[in-house]
Parts: sequence; structure tokens; C-alpha cells
Amino acid sequence: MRRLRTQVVIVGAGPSGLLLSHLLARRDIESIVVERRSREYVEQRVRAGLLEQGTVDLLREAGVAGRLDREGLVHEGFHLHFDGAPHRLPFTELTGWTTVMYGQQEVVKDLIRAREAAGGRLYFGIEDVAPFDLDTDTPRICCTIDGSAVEIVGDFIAGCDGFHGVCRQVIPPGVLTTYDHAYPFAWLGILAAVAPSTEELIYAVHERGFALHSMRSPTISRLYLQVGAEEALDAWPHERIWAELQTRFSLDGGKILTEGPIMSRSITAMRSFVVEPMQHGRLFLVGDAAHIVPPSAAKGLNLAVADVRRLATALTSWYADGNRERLDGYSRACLAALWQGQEFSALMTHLLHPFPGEDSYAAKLRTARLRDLVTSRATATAFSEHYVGLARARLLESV
Ligand code: RFL
Ligand code: PHB
Repeated sequence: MRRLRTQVVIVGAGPSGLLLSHLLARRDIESIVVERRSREYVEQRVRAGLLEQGTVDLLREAGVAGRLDREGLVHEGFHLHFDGAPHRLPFTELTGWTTVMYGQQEVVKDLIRAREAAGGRLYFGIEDVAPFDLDTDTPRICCTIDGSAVEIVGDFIAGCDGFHGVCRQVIPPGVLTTYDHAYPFAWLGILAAVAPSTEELIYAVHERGFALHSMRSPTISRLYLQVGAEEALDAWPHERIWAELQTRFSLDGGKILTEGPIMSRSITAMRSFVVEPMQHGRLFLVGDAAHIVPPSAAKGLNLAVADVRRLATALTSWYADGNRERLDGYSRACLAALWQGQEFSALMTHLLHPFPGEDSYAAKLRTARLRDLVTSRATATAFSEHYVGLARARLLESV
């Protein structure tokens, strides 16, 4: 069996794994990244698109924001429709922070290029990663690379392998406490080859269900519809999707969306999931491997980046002077930020969606909360601090 040695073995080349590898390399810490899928697949996988300012700042400090700064769309507020009327939430005026719309797959492409340029070791298409010896000083993974069995030994393993990854699964039974919550609806998302119909996002609360107008670039729109939890994509031909979107965004019966060819359709479950702790021995779980949030508040990627930042700093201080304090505190700090993100994601989910079977009383309360958000500066400011990620930045200074 071929044996490779590195400092940090990183499982998964999503945003978490790639960014961790990049940040570590800038601090002269070596890593090897192994990814189940092909490079083409991870570079095309459509997911998140809203980057909080803290996320953008980190990518800038890390020297990988050149294209993001040229192509990302900077936002200072969003529109909110409810009760048949439009409103606007000026989050930058309230917090000083902006958000940037830039596709997650573009972040992934930029990071892969940066790793390649720096001679980073990335292996794609590795389907049989098996981690071992987590509670020793030499944790390792076994896998097949180019047809031969390979063992990769490191000082640490970073499980950046997403919700369906292998790293969380190999933690012995009884170690993790799991929190899991499923919502009784899903999001049908489309990517359309058409210029966005508005410059800012529109969150539309409609009695037929929630809808979101977002974007990825000046020529690509991203739209979502609340649908039933068990809904099949086949039930949603392109014409039906556009018709339903037009209905939910319309304020006066007219059409406000420009329609265009739908490039992709998918259904995303609305689910929350957390495991505690996020570390076991020398294995650290990062991002979606440890936690997922419903997409309502666009927190998933930003929370993953917050984990990466914390782990990179902790590993840096361990390698600099053997200080374990930050590594030992990794899970506690990340979970504090995570539960804040869970809470805000749940709040936005409850605010925006009519729940199946919701009675008229509950619907009125929801509308009253929405009205408070657009009339009370204090409520709008508190909400905005979470929306742009400022609340997390403050919290992380204190843990
Ligand atoms: P990822 O992106 O899932 O990457 C994990 C990587 O690990 C690989 N892998 C393995 N590799 C080796 N061996 C194995 N056994 C492996 N098993 C898996 C996978 O192939 C993959 O490449 O996790 P990561 O890096 O932690 O990143 C997390 C984000 O991807 C996720 O949180 C966001 O996409 C969530 N999310 C959003 N987050 C935001 O912050 N803003 C948004 O606007 C936003 N919108 C979204 C979203 C997620 C969505 N979906 C589909 C879940 C919209 C949607 C529709
Ligand atoms: C997205 O563009 O995917 C997106 C934007 C804002 C959200 C959720 C998703 O609140």
C-alpha cells in the first residue's frame, strides 16, 4: 500500500475543504484534499449564492476574491412583499454591512484554481475514503487513487464532506448528540437564463406559499417556490413554475417577472440538523458535515466558512507553539455561532412560510410580525444584524 504523509487530511472539496486547505497553506501548513466527485461536478454544483460581508472579507484577506470583487453583485437591502404590498429592508443603512451575490460554484472554482496554482494536492473522484485511528496522534484515511490502495496519514483529519459524508459516520456510537428537525414543506429552485427582474432580492409572502427572487449574475436569475414536502419535480413543468412564480410575485394581478429558459430545477428539503460535539479525537467536523439549516436565511455556506476560519486559526496556533486550547475549544465556539444561525434560520422560515394547516389566527400573527419588521427600526436593525452576519461576528469575538 502506498503511504502519503501530510499535516491535515481534508475529506471533501466543497467550499469548506477547499477554503481550509487554502488558509492552511498560507500559514505553511500542508494538507491533502480527497473528494468523492469529479472536479467538473463540484465546479458546476449549483447551491448557495448569498455571501455575508464577513465571508467576503475572509476570501479577500485570503487573496481569492479577485473575480468575486469584479463579478459579485453587492446588495444593500431587499424587498419584502406581504399582505399585497411591497416594502424594503435597507440592511446596510441599518448595520453598515452589505451582502454579495456570487454563486457558490464560482467560489469553488476560484479556490480550486488557487490551490492548483500553489501546487496543492487535490485528488478528485475518490469514492472509497475510510478514516481510521481518530483517537491516536496519527489519524489516517485509506482510499484508492488511480487504481492503487493508498494510506494518507496526518496529524489531524478535517471532515469537510458535507451532510452525506463518511467522517461523521465513523465517530463511535454514543459520542454525538443529534438534533434533527424537518419542516412540512420544501423549496423548488430554478436557475433561469434571464436577467434578474429586480436589482435586489424579493421575498414574497403569498397565501399560496412563499417565493424568492434571487440572482447569480446580471444574466442569471435564481428563483424559489415553497412546495409540498413530498412534491415531485415531474409535477412542475416549466410553464407551471413560471405561472406560479408570476402569481406569487404579482401585487396587482400583473406580471413583474421576465421569463426565460430554465437551466436547472431542483427540490431542496427544509431541514435543520446538528451534531454535538463537532470533534472527536483528532477528527474535526466542518460545515455541512456537522450541521445544516433550511435555506431560508442563506446561512449554510456562511456558517461553514465561520467553522473553517475557526479551525484554521486553531490549527495555526497548535502548529506554532503546541497550544491546544483553541483546538479544544473549536466545537464550543462553532456551536455557539451555529445555534445562533439555526435560530435565525428558523425565525425566517416561520416568518415567510404559510405552514400547511396554519389557521387564520396564526396567519394574522405572522403578518403582524412582518409589519413590525418594516415599521420598527429596532426590529429591523436586530433582524439585519443577523441577516448580514454581523451578529455572528460579535458573538465569535466573545467565545
Ligand atoms: P458541501 O458543499 O456539501 O461539500 C462537501 C464535499 O464533500 C464531498 N464528499 C466526499 N468526499 C470524499 N469522500 C466522501 N465520502 C465524501 N462525501 C461527500 C462532496 O462531494 C462535496 O464536494 O459542504 P461544505 O463544503 O460544508 O459547504 C456547505 C454548503 O455547500 C452549504 O451549506 C450551502 O450550499 C447551503 N446553502 C446556502 N448557504 C448559504 O450560505 N447561502 C445560500 O444562499 C444557500 N443557498 C444552500 C442554498 C443549499 C442548497 N441546497 C441544495 C442544499 C440553496 C440550496 C438549494
Ligand atoms: C439564494 O440566492 O440561493 C438565496 C438567497 C437568499 C436567501 C436564500 C437563498 O435567503
